[in-house]
Amino acid sequence: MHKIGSIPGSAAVTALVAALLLAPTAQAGAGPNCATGYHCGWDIGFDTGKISFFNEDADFRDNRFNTGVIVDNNIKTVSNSTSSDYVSVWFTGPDFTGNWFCVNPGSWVGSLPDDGTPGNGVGLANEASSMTLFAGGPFNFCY
Ligand SMILES: [Ca+2]
Ligand SMILES: [Ca+2]
Repeated sequence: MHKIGSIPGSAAVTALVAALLLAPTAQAGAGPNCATGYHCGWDIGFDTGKISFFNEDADFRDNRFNTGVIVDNNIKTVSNSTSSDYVSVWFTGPDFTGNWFCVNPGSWVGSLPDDGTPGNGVGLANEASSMTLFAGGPFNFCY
């Protein structure tokens, strides 16, 4: 590795920017307990009530976990196993409205903020009502 300081002036900055732009950023990831290509959510932990999404879903009120329980306002754990660079973005309202959080490729979260009341729009656990995908991850502001 050469030191950036050894390259005179703006050429160093230009070289650094070029290197960053060329560096591969797409990170397909295997999130825990979620099949490749899918974005998964659970009712409790990784053990109870699982649902897997391959694409976005605008309204969880007609989705059920494998236990039969309605998914809307009931997700506490999520895992992202995208086969590409898609970040999963989970919204507290249907049609991608309200507050949101995002999960990077290969990442997961099981400790979302929770005020203890599902579906009241406060906190993020037991609030998700829709989910979409955003390419170009990972992002440093996502789980
Ligand atoms: Ca909600
Ligand atoms: Ca709540």
